[in-house]
Amino acid sequence: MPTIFSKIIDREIPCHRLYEDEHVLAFLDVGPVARGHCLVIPKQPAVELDGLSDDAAAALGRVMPRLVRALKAATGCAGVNVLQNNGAAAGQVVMHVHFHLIPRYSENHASASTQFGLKWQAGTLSDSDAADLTTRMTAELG
Ligand code: DGP
Repeated sequence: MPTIFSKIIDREIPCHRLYEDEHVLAFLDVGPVARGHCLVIPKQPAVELDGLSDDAAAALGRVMPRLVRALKAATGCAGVNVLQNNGAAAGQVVMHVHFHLIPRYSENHASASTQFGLKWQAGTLSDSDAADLTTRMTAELG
């Protein structure tokens, strides 16, 4: 099912294009949580990360460091969060894989920002749960 991002890729809807190649498009987020907030998307219309082909994933991975370097140089930000939501439960709104690149400045420092916060309370990893999860994950991964 086409999303707003497929329409952006197909130029049916305008955006501020930052980078484009055969597999990847980067553009400014229309609702930035910080100056320079941008989105990096595969052209493959996968909904979530686990639906991406290896080629599309590799193309994203290849260009990501370059985009982060450009973002740092262009904005002078002090840090960058890379955020990628999969599924409504994880806060995904547009159902086409996308990575948020969110610059951090002194005024939106991770520890103080009211616009974009990352806060979690670390739990503890028990030996039994670690063993169970490792067994399950390694079995899935082959
Ligand atoms: P998420 O919650 O992770 O699905 O984030 C979706 C992001 O997409 C959100 O930050 C706003 C952005 N967005 C939604 N529609 C448009 C659009 O039409 N143009 C642009 N440039 N960004 C959009």
